[in-house]
Amino acid sequence: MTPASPPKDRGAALLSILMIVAVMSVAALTAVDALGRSISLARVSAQRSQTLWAARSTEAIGAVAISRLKDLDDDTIRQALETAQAITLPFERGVIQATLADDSNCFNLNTITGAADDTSHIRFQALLEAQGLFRSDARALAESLADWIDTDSSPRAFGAEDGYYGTLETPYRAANARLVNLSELRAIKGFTPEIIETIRPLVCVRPSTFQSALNIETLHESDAPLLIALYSGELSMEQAQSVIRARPLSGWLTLDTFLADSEIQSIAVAARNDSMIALRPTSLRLTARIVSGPTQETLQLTYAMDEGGKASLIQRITGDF
Ligand SMILES: [Ca+2]
Repeated sequence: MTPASPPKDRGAALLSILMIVAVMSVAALTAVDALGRSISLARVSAQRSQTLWAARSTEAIGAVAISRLKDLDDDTIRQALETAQAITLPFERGVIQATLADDSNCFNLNTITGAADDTSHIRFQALLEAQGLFRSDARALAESLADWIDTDSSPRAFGAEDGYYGTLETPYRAANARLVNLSELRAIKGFTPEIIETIRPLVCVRPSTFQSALNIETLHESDAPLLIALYSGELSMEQAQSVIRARPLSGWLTLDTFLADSEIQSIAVAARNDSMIALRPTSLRLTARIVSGPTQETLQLTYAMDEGGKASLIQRITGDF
């Protein structure tokens, strides 16, 4: 028979058990806490995943919706795009709010390549002049942008390359590559915040040299500099605004009607670029806000439209834009 433990030993054993229970309780609490965090992370991860899948779905829905536009008449398309109402698409645990807009009427700054045969920077200079800049300033800006994008490091007469940027208080080098976004302009000589804000409504930055043809059915008077740029400065501001105002209530209906306008007829044939005008959107922008629980994603998709109305996704921007 085992002799009973003295009271002192029993007290020590009880204390040990209490210590073990206390340690186990702390461990259990820590485990529960970690489990809670894991569940919380998993929930956020699931919501994030839902948002990403919803973004992918938005791309697919956008492509289908845009491809169906070709079956609509011009008036219906114009009205649909001008009202630009947001469409709400619910999905499990979230909602997508999408808006479709005509994105044809903007000057893609990445059409400026700086190559020997590039005339795009001349058009950009015309756009800047039409926005009220002095010719010398407009030329300096256009040439600085061409230098920033072209691959060489030889500055143009009014441009800027590493030789200029290297002497700044915080020196840096020219990108010698296409622009990534509009805010990159701030790094380029002469592009003050005021100038960037002035041109912002008229320009865009595409990942390629794709330039959408101007949709003359949706041009507003404030878009006159785009028409001036298209015709290499051969139109004055008044002439360009007059052409835009001359649009019949029912629309131009045919390109020939537009080209027969006396102001357009006055432009030298060599300065004409008639293939870059259209009666329908040649580029569309789908903006979507996707909300799933506390997560939110903004998405901007740009589609190029070919003459047959087929849409191709040319740009995808997420987050702030
Ligand atoms: Ca360069």
